[in-house]
Amino acid sequence: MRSSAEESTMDTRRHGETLKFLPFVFLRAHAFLWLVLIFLWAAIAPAQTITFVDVINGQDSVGHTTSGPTTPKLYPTNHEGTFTDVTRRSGPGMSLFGLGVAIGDYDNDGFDDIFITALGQSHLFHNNGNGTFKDVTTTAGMLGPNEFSTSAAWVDYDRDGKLDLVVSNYVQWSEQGDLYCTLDGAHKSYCTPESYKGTSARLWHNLGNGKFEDATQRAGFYDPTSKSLGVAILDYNGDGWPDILIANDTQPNKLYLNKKNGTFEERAVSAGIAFSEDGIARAGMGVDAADYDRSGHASLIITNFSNQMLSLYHNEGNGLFVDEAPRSEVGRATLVTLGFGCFFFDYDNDGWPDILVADGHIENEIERVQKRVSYAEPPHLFRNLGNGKFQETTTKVGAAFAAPKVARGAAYGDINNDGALDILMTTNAGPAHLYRSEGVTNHSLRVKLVGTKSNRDGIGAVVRITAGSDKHWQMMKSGSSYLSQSELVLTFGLGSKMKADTVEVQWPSGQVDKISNIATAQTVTIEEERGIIASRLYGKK
Ligand SMILES: [Ca+2]
Ligand SMILES: [Ca+2]
Ligand SMILES: [Ca+2]
Ligand SMILES: [Ca+2]
Repeated sequence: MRSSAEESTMDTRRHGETLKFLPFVFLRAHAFLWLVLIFLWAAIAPAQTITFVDVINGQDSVGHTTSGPTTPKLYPTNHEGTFTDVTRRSGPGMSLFGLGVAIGDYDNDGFDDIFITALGQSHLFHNNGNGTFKDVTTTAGMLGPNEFSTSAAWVDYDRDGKLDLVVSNYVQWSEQGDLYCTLDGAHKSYCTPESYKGTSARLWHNLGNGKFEDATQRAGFYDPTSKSLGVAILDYNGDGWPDILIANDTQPNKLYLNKKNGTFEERAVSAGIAFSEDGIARAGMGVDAADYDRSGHASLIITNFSNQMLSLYHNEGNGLFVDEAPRSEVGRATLVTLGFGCFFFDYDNDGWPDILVADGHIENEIERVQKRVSYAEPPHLFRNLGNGKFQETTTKVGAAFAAPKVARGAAYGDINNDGALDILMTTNAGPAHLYRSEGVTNHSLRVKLVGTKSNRDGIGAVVRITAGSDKHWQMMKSGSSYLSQSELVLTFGLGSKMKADTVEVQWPSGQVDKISNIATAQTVTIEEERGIIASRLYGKK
């Protein structure tokens, strides 16, 4: 993959704008306390195979000067990686302190809906199916919480075919209750989250008919000590029921085991992911899960503060995770950087999930007090070597990609239908950066799901692929990374293989569909109980 070092030479007449610094996606990210950002990427209309959506707002409030609520933005893709701001005619152009986003078709009408987290009241937008959205927060029963909501994820935790919603919440903070902290005795800086009280993450149970109920207490999900920034859905014990990981900032991370009866049991300490190896509750930010070593179990990454390194929790398959970072290049490379967005994705399509980490410190003058640490930092790209080890390849994929940034959110998707995953990163008080992957020669197969008994997006479905002796699997999921949503399409890198021998979909309903002999270089849409209902060859607009 080469990156935007080459992007400045793109034909900007054809693309409308150069991708180099995406001036058309210029955003000012929001910097309350420690965090920042906003944005997402997903399919909002089934007619468009992949649609890019960017939700943006806020202003830098480091000094808490004149910042005020601003407006989310929607940028659906046109063709070949160009975008149009349709916010005004689409609907969600309201004023709010928005932070994160989760995409899911909560009413199973075939059109993906948008949940935007905010400081204050978060909002649910129903997709009207005609390119417009309606704010249905009140009728959905979601009006009320006045929280500092961060990442969110759709998950059908009771497997009734209706998507439920997890919302992580940060600390109890308001502009009036803001505390004065300083690093150097002269300038205001962010206070650590230890200065503020925590807030429980919230679980919304989907009742159908467009309504939700707050199931936080009943489900055993209530925990007011949490200061959560990231949420990932994974089935860590492989029982077919989705479990929930909450990444907490300076509080122990939480791992909610699904008890299959509408309740959860918190297991992070016994699973070994609550603390670092030396017993510290680190500054958990972003999180993702994937089976990076083909062990059959989903392992975890969690981004942390500078001098804490990334967590790379390998799933041992017996209910325990072991942090491999301290003994690996992943740990050494991430020691001094401050990570936010992160995800597993196979950027070179060799069949082994790689890791992206978006970095950037929270204090713009950090260099003055910590010489080794800087405000703008390069992201990290780690290539999976296939033997359980990773190698940093950040500087090999493009100078612009490797340039220091104050990055926050990160997501992936294939913006130009070539079967190689592209990357979007948002930055604090700066432009979003879009990196188009070029030069990947390995083959891939992309899978989109349409649930019928299961939720329409197939969120929670596990897709297993065999190609020769290789076996791959991924779970369709919402959430992960930091305040971001990646596309709801699974990309399987198959290396030199020209076809998948079998593709098996295990739906949340229990239905299993199996298909044989599927060629690579296409996106197939698989409907529950019917099999492939559509396919789109790579390269087609
Ligand atoms: Ca919908
Ligand atoms: Ca449900
Ligand atoms: Ca489970
Ligand atoms: Ca790879």
